[in-house]
Amino acid sequence: MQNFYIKPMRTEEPRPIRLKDYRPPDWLIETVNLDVSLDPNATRVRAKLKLKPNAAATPAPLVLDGEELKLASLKLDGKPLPAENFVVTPERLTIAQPPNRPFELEIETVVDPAGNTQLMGLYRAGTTYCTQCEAEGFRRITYFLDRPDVMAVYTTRVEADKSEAPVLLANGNLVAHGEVPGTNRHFAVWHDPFKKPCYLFALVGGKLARVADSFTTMSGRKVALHIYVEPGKEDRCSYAMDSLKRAMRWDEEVFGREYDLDIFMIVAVSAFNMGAMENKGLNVFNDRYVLASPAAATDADFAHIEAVIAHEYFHNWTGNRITCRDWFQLCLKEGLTVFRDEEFSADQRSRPVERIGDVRALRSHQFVEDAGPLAHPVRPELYHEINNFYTSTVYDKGAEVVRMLKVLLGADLFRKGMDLYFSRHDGEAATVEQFIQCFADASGRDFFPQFMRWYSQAGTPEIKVAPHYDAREKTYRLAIAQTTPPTPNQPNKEPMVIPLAIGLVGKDGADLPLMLDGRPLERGVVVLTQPSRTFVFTGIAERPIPSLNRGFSAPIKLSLPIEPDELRFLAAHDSDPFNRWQAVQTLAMSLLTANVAALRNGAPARDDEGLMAALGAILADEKLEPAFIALTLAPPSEADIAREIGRDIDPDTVFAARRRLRAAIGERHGAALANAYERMITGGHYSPDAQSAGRRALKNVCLDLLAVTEKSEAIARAISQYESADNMTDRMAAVQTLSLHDRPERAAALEDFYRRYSDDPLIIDKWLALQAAIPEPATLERVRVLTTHPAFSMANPNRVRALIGAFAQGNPTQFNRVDGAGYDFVADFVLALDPKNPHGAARLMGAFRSWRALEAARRARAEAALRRVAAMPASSRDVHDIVARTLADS
Ligand code: 0A1
Ligand code: ZN
Repeated sequence: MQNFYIKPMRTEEPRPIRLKDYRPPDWLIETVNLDVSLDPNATRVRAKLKLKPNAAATPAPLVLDGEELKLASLKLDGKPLPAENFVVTPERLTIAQPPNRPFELEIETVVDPAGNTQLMGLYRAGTTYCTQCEAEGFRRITYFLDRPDVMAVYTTRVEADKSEAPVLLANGNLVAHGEVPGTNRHFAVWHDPFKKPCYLFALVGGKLARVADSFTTMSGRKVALHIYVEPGKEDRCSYAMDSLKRAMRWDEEVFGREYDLDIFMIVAVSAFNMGAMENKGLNVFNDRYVLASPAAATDADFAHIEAVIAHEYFHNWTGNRITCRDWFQLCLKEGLTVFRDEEFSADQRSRPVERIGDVRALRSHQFVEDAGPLAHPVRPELYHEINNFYTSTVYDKGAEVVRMLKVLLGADLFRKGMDLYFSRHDGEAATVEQFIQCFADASGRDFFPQFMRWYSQAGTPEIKVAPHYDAREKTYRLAIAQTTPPTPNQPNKEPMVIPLAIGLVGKDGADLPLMLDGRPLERGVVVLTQPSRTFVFTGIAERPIPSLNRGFSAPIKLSLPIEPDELRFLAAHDSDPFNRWQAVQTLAMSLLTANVAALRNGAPARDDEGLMAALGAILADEKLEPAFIALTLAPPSEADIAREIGRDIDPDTVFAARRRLRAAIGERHGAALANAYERMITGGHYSPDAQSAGRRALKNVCLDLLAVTEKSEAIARAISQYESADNMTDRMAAVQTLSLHDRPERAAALEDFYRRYSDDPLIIDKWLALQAAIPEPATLERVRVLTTHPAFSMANPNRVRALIGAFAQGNPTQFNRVDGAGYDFVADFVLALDPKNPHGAARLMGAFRSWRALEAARRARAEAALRRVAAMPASSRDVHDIVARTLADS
């Protein structure tokens, strides 16, 4: 079958969906029997639905969602439904007067997986049939009540040609399989006994190899673990399998959560819009988050695989057993599950190093989002296109909000609240209020309404602290005030609950005992609830140095008058490793912002010997973890610096100031860096464990800082590391360092890299991204040429992310070229991609989100590109929504 459906032009502004308009469904679906007969262009889907009126509502018309669907037949209680009794379009199936009782509807549709370039619904990734139904993809398979509060028990029969799809999978447990007599086809029947919303439905069919293992749960049940990959890639699954088993054990130990089916399956596919998907019992993964070997994956890849495998597995309880009532509650599953995967990684690796990494990511994605036109609350109140709300705010700030619950309550009460949530809402579609109510009930504390503002108010709270020490009274006062800046549609903000973990550090580096209101301060946390308040600590015998927001206990911007030598003291002595790192970042940031201003005014940049001394001390501190030292040696990113400056940004001077600091570190600490480089070389076999990875991280930061000086021995060291590397982390780090130096050796290394890895798409993604991120004017043309390279394909989201995503989101100087050519290139690419994959196109368009913070010339060019995309009448709802919000005056 051809896909004759042509998308209508967007003629009017679509109506937004609002949280306040939520109504329970008029109809419920109790069971779904699916019979899917796979065929590349004409897959036949028979769906038998047992419907019943929802007791809570009066009988009403039945309106089922569809998208690009073609109805083949329709029966009600086994009899064909006369044409006059229903209305069908590709987008909707309406039965105006259904019987006012339970009944069975049998819907037959025909879909075209091979023609499905959106990768939503049933599609083909290479030759593998697979599905993606979150958020609203199930309606592209059959007409349905496609909303998460309609939960049903699914039985799925999948049939296919035996040679085309020897493996047939769906959610739940396998209950039957066999041949279809007289044909070359076979079938499998899967039953999932747990009620679920349709966004968790999945099926897979293809020629796939299986890696099998098992896990015995805490109650002694043996669960089969299967990972399916393209044949030939079986030897790259062991880290994913090991991560899965560790995640299963951790969830039992830390949250008391046991797996519930007899089998847990992961399928790695080559074309996937996002990272992975938590379909019940059948997770579908972007193959980059499954496949790893020392020769093909970096330490960062291994860490991501561990985190994503855990994230999807943890969804089995936070998302699947308890799902979301509606899509506004997305953070209920995502924020909570990110919190859980972050805690898992912290327990598996180094807690401080993981925390610093998470906060760096939060600041460079979520804080940027929160400061621009796409800012939205963790729980939005309105959307045009839900696909555009899989954001850092929902995921990462959502996780921070859960973390604050734990900071406020302490570990035991937090666990009690989680236990209550699991027991009270198992099998339900819940809301954020219901989640928070569990913590209120478990602790007897009040979270309503003020804590809920973390869900309803967008923007990053700004906390100003004025400290005062009174030597005579031996008191230390912290006057703390909060404000939250206006964000789109939210001009005025109410005060938030801000839990600040704090320490007052004495001369010997030890924390002073904290007495507040005559009592020891519980868990070292002060809680600000008013717009401002002064906290008075008594019995403070000496002037301390304040260490505030330890461990980043609240996702805020902190401003505190503090002297550079006090920051250096904290960098050397703070008992909170996060704030040791933060102290160095703060020192570096103040130098960088001052130098950006100087360079823009044509004035000379300055150096900071104090910062250099602090870095030297960290580098020499043998008690510190190498991974921590590596993080501390890396100056704030260009995005961080731009965010700190906030307005009138010239990305070229930001780059220049940062490069200058890196070179200064390389010059000043050349000997120590070279020494650390040698010390960090690990002999023996590669292991992806956190400690070895930390040693490599430090070694490679040293390599890079030495090379910025352009000294020939430093470049030679990078070349030699490139050539002799026995693992991808070291090879990649070396070629990355070389890529920043326009020398003949760079071209040679890039060519060699391509030759070595040309048949491995996931490694070629690294090669594409590396070239797209080179901060020099020739990059745009190089990227343009690479779009025609045989290794590139617009149909594959990983290739698009690697090349275009790295250019738009990872190359601030070249995307923001002053001639506007970077903006035009990305806008043109988005327009070309949009008809095929609106989801991917909208994500790329997010690169424009900080355009208003640019200096005037770039701002005008960016706006012109945005207006050009906005003027396209045929653009998708996804792209239109992003562009309209990006341009809106808030
Ligand atoms: N729930 C997934 C994320 C996800 C969302 C939408 C998708 O559709 C393309 C795919 C995946 C997660 O949090 O991992
Ligand atoms: Zn998730």
